[in-house]
Amino acid sequence: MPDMPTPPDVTVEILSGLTARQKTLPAKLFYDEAGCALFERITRLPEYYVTRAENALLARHAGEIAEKAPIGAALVEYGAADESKAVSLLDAGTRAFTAYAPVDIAPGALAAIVARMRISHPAIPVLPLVADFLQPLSLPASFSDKAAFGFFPGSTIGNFRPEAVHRFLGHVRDTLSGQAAPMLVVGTDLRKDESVLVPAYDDAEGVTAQFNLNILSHVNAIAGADFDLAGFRHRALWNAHEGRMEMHLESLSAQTVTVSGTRIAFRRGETIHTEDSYKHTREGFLALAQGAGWRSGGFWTDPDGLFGMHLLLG
Ligand code: AVJ
Repeated sequence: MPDMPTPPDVTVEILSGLTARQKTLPAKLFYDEAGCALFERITRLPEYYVTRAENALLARHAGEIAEKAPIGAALVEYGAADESKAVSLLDAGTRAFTAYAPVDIAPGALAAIVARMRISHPAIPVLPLVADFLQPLSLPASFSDKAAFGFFPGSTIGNFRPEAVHRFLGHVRDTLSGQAAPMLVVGTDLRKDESVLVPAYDDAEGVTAQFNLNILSHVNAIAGADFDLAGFRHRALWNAHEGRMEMHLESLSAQTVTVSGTRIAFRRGETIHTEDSYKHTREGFLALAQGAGWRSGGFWTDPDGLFGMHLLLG
């Protein structure tokens, strides 16, 4: 198992992002305890169709998807904040899956999954893997006799630039190449009109704004920084050229912030780019996957055609 990133590494990452010409912070820093709770609220907002669409897709197609898995496979879920989507597949394909391996960097989330699964699915062994899934990962020896069926739902892959998608899909192919040919199901939000996308990332209630600003509290806590949240405002914009939603935090005035002893100057109106959320077309995502050595084994959408799920074969 790869080492967990240690706090000094995160501080280095934060400082290198904040000293770049376009300031950035890594989107993974959204998810401290407050950030997870705010994201949970986002998933229930009227404007944020993403989670509802993916759940509608699974409600309708989980059976067909699970049927593609080899009998006896282990379900390996990347970025498993909770088990609800994996459970759709496990329940739809009970003959197929003999183990569930959630992979996440948050040990607390994994422990909670193990505890809930012990009650809801006592017959399925759960093997949590604490790992940063952006790094190469090896499955434990107890998986060597099983086929692995990878699952990466939630459009988390939407946070990755094309080069990072390429690298991630390459690692996953290596990780899941065992007895059987690797298989991976990936959920991706689909391209759609800006008039739907922008409100989904800038809701009327301001929950997404709080979620975005909360990254500054998290940085204050982990990197000894003194960001004043009232000195920044949330911006969400559609970057048509790159095919992605972007979130930024815009400095409301000229100000200086200290981060781990380093002074960082902001011009008024200057932004920190905090997130990319790519909206891949079906063909565009497939081309990326093919570039990383995968081919298509199936594609599903929700009834409104908002969200897509690709089965990739390695
Ligand atoms: C969890 C990465 C899928 O990009 O839609 C929600 C995160 N950011 N609102 C997304 C998010 C702003 C979300 N993902």
